[in-house]
Amino acid sequence: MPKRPRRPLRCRHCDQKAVINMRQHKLALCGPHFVEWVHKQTERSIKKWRMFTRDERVLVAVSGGKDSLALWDILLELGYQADGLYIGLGIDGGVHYSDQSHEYIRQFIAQRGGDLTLHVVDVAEVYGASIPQAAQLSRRGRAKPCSLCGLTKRHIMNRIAREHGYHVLATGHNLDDEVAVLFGNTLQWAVGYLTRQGPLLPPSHPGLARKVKPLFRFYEREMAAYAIVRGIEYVYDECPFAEGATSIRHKELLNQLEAQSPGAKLHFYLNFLRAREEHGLFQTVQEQIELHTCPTCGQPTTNEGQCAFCRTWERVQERVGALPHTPQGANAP
Ligand code: Q46
Ligand code: ZN
Ligand code: ZN
Repeated sequence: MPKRPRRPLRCRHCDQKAVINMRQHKLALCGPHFVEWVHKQTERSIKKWRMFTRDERVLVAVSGGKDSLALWDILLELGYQADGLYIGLGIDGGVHYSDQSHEYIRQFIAQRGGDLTLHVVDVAEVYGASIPQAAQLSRRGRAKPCSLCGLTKRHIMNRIAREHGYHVLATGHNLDDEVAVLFGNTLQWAVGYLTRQGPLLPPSHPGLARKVKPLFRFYEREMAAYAIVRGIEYVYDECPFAEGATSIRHKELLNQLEAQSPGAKLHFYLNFLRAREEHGLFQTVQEQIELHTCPTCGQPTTNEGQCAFCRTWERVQERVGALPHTPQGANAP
């Protein structure tokens, strides 16, 4: 007997054709109801974790990818005071990655009438070398530039938040990102990291903004769907240096698990948070971490003396004359 064609999935609220089916929530929604659902869920996370209020100023780190642009969009739609920060890393990798990313952010701002504040920090302009160049010049050059990149982004985010008086620094990490990191840290039993991972990180030092991840409950595909429904264009290419990263392998494994048991990722993450908050897991470790102040930049550091950012970039700047004359950003992984 010929198979009867499957009836398209319908929205739970209005019976229109659904644009997304979220198996872990047993919930299919049409475009407008999905947008409404995302807004409500985000508001709930912000309130539950006491991330920020409408009186506080939020700095959103935007990379040009779907998550960070979706986050900026959601916060603006919810009426929060959200400005953007774009850090130009000078990564080309054959796809003009950084230039493309900046362009999507400009487009996003233009679509919203142009009346948004975006802070732009071009690493090469401010510190004398792009991220790939700096990685080459510092001793980290043998490895991928990711550790230097992460260090530099964290430093710049803290600095801009402090200089411009933002209370909060928001990043677009989604559930897939968070779970991949949690999985990696658990495989290593990296208790120091497990202590600090979460949707809210209170300031570890005077003058630092609190760090929040309002999208931590959303799966990556939900954020992609949100961007599409809202007409947000974003950079599809991953950073060329992300290829082969351990976190990507972990994501693949976790996707297999999720396909077999929908909701596995969400429960893994939420139960970890619960074990820490309600049962005091890792609490003793938390109390043992002692921070010092970097004498050069004033940011916190786990060692006495200069922080890793200042040490690394001093070394880079001493050697910057040795750079071959290549066009800005012409680098490949
Ligand atoms: S750390 Fe590494 Fe990312 Fe920097 S170099 Fe690219 S992949 S952007 S999140
Ligand atoms: Zn609907
Ligand atoms: Zn420093």
